Amino acid sequence: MDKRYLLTSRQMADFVADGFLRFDAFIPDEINREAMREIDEEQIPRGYERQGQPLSGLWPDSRGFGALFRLPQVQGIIHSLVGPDPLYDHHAFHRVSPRHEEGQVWHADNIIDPRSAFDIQLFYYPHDTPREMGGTMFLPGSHLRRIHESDIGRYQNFTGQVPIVCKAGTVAVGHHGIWHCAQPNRTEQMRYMFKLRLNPTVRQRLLWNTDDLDAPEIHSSLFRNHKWYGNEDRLEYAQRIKLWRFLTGDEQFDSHYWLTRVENNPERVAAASAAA
Ligand SMILES: O=C(O)CCC(=O)C(=O)O
Ligand SMILES: [Fe+2]
Repeated sequence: MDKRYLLTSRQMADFVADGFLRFDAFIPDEINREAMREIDEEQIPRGYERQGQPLSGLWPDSRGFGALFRLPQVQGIIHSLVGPDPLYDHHAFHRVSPRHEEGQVWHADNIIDPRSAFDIQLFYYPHDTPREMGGTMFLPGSHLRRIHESDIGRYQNFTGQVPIVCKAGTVAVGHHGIWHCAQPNRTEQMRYMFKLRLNPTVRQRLLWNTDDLDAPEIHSSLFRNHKWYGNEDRLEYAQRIKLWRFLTGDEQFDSHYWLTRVENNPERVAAASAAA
């Protein structure tokens, strides 16, 4: 894998803090057009028999989705997060009719899942998506709150929620725990969106371009306060440090002494009392 296409440590730290990354308008128009045609012509069927199969064998002749997942830039994103040879989990097309006033409720595509290992979900927007169409609303920093699917559906809006308003050819990639919801389509155009979930087959350790592993910005990213946490932001920082340890394999990693303090549980008997 050419290093140029891999994520940087700074980007990985943003992923750990926010639960998703976005890459704006980098898929070529030709692939965007083909992808929408493939959706219209139902050429990419939802095959449950493919679940757990390697992504690499999928859609070999497709000039839309197949070509998209063979782009080195997309491969670099995937490799950085879930490594080589990820498995296909499932995909979903969303063709939302014009003037469709309903959005989805807030949810994560997940049951309560306490693993450190994580799946990723790619969200692909093949045409311009103005706010009237959505795009998918994400809640930054929600991915480490382990919930069951639409348990959070009673919420309406959160401080800091981010709609993926974007140009054609944008991809967002999320941790499987990210809270999200589709928005209404208030335009006169059909809205297209495609989602693909992938599972790792290797330990997710240092799979990205680690040249900037010691960048000081990593600490500020890990301590990014998403305002909807209220007073619970410290709990999130601790969770993120644990995830960074998992990703780097550095079990001593800490930021601002946060976990070191909590893990300090001395067993050594003080010399004075031992003598007594
Ligand atoms: O259509 C969207 O923007 C989101 C759809 C969704 O939640 C999903 O595919 O998991
Ligand atoms: Fe979803």
